[in-house]
Amino acid sequence: MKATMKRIVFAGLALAVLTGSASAHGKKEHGEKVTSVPANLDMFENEFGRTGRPEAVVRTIKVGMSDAFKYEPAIIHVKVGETIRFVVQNRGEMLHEMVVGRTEDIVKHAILMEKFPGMEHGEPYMAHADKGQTAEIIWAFSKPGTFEYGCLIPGHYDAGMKGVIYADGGGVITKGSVQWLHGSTGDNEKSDNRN
Ligand SMILES: [Cu+2]
Repeated sequence: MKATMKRIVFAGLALAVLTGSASAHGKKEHGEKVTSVPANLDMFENEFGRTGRPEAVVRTIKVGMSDAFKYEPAIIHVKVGETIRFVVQNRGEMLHEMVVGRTEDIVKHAILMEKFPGMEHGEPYMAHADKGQTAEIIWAFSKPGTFEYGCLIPGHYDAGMKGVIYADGGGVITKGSVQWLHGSTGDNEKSDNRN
């Protein structure tokens, strides 16, 4: 008699344990998630942002380029997450361009252009404009940082044809890298400058 009682109690405990573990497992199954990325977006992404979609443009910034190897403006402020349309206007006689990037990328690229002056290049973060021409860059500043833009036509960058872009969003702004900007003007909050 005693042995039978023990067996019944044991069976009840075993059932409780099984039920408990079954419900715990049930919760866990919902952790999985399937993510899909639309194929037509984010075609190009790098350390300083990604290809901007025209419909995402929040601001148009006109950037003038002159034969004095200057950009107007030479300082641009953007917010992280903004997609900007740069309208690059050549106000001089020579070919000029605007190439956006980190300082190290720009410098590397400038050296390459010195070696191969006729080098064709086209990326979503660059635009060139001949005399009287206007070109466009649509770029999404998805990452914070201090970036540059420069003209990599041989000799132009070294002559001072460069500007700085502050993509604000908690990124580190290294003041030392923009010391050459003393005397530059042109805050671009008002998007349109007509010089
Ligand atoms: Cu130039």
